Amino acid sequence: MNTKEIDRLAREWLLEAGAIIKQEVAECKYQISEKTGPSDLVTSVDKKIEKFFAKKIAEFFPTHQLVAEEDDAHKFSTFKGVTWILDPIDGTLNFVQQQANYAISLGIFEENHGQLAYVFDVERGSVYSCIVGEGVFVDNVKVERLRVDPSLEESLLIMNFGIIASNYLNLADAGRRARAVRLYGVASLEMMAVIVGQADGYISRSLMPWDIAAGYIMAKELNLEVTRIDGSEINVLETGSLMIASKEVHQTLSTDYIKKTEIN
Ligand code: 2AM
Ligand code: CA
Repeated sequence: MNTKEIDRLAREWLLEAGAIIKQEVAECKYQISEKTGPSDLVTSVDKKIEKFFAKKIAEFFPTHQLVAEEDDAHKFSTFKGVTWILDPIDGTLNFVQQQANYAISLGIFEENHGQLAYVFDVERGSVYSCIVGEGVFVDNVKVERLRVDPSLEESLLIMNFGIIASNYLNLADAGRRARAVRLYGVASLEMMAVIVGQADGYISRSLMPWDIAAGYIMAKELNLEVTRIDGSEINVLETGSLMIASKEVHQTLSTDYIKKTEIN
């Protein structure tokens, strides 16, 4: 696999896609529709961006497969050769309601090995990127995490609302023990907060391959813990929970909350 060439083109296409999104926002003519319910939305922009990448990948890398959210033709359940896993807009609800706090998320795998990852925060203009083996970068500056391995008491956690509201596995109690809890509503950027050390752990349920692919690759690159909530290994192509955290926070959440709840 020609990593440098893929990196060059992926960056070029991300910036182009970001410009298309901004243009759509400026013109304000895009359509919004519900998928499974009023909090699960898709817009014509999501579809346009997915088509844009599908066309580029088919033209430049005809043997590569694309796994993406908005078109059933782009859903594969096994890794084969090179696989691009794309969320054309992660945080669609934020895109619609806030026109901020959304991102394009892209992870590229060779067989089941993550090789390249990108999260583009379009409104802030920030590109998080990783070529495996070379580290993680934000706008081409290498990431040195803000806090390296804090205790839960010193940490900032991000959890989705369902977990907090139901105190799922007593994780809301863990949130009280932490310094604070935040909630952004966009899985890829919530993972990026942990990647750069603005947060120390992120826990969510029912995430799709395209929500987590890029963050998963970067977390592995930085030796962060990235597992399902029960501590098991993640197969990125399967839907499920996610717990990404620095080592001590992951351990404490697991032993003091999640495992205790399962036993009791
Ligand atoms: P999406 O915007 O691409 O749908 C919201 O908390 C986060 O969870 C977003 O990253 C959102 O991605 C993701 N998510 C995954 N499945 C979802 C669903 N069925 N409904 C709403 N958000 C979902
Ligand atoms: Ca999406």
